[in-house]
Amino acid sequence: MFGGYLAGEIGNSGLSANERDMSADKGAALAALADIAARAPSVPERSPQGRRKYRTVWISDVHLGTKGCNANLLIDFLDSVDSETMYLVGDIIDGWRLKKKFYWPSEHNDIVWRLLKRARRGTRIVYIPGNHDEMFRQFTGLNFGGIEIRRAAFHDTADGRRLMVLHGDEFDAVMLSHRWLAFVGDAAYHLVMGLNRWVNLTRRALDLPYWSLSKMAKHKVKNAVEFIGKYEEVVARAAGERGVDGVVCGHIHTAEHRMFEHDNRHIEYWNDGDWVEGCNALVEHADGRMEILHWPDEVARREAAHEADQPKAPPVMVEAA
Ligand SMILES: [Mn+2]
Repeated sequence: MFGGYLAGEIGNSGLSANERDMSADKGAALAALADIAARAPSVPERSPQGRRKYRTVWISDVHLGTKGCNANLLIDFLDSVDSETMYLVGDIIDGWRLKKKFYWPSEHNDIVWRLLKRARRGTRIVYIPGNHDEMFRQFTGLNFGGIEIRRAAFHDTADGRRLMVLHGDEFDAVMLSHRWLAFVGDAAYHLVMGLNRWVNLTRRALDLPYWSLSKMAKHKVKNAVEFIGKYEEVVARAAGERGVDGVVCGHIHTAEHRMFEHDNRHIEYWNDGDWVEGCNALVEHADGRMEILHWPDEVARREAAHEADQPKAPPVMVEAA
């Protein structure tokens, strides 16, 4: 079982990813995936017929391996929607939490099973590990059962926009220091981006959990709205500096679409939300139009439509006056 593989794998975390034998890790991970693919899921898959078809789907912050993950809603989403390309934008599996407390119900296997099945049916799946599943970053460039692992990606929309796709924890250190950053500019920005890595490597060596931006935003920063707004600005600015038209990220568990300006160009910021609270997905239609779906609303709409389709009691005949 995949969670077991992870708990074991993360168990030897005294060593850095580089020090461990990557090919042995890859073999163990592939064996765990093959095991999941070979079993029937505990929640049977609905027929792929009649699924909504999108050009692209982005989801992130699923946090498999935690009680917070809304696995059944995600199973419903995966059984209702298909796409040519699917991006898994990080924090799909919560390795940090699995290491502390093992939690892996059968529905979490079912989700991995569905992703593997989807890749086999021909969906291009790109997995960009986040900070909670950073143990997969060591496999960047490899292909797992048809799922490509990347550190970041560029996505070209049907109408010709180029979007940078990344998880978004890359900006945590910038956010930590955003109060003084406003006064010192670019050099400090790049320095801090480099520091972030060392901060989290040190925290890991001390067995501290990864510093969580979303938790900080929710619990420690008085003005969370301002904090999230600033994060969106920082990410959009990085996209502007890369010369792309926009960015898709996750990480802060807040689905959003905003437009920014950078060097007199429009930069679009998209966040695909999470499957812990919001249960959101970002989708691209065939013409390049993009939309954030809030899946609980979609389920409610479907159920209301289903009710309307049910045969009603025959109308009472009223005699003509
Ligand atoms: Mn994250």
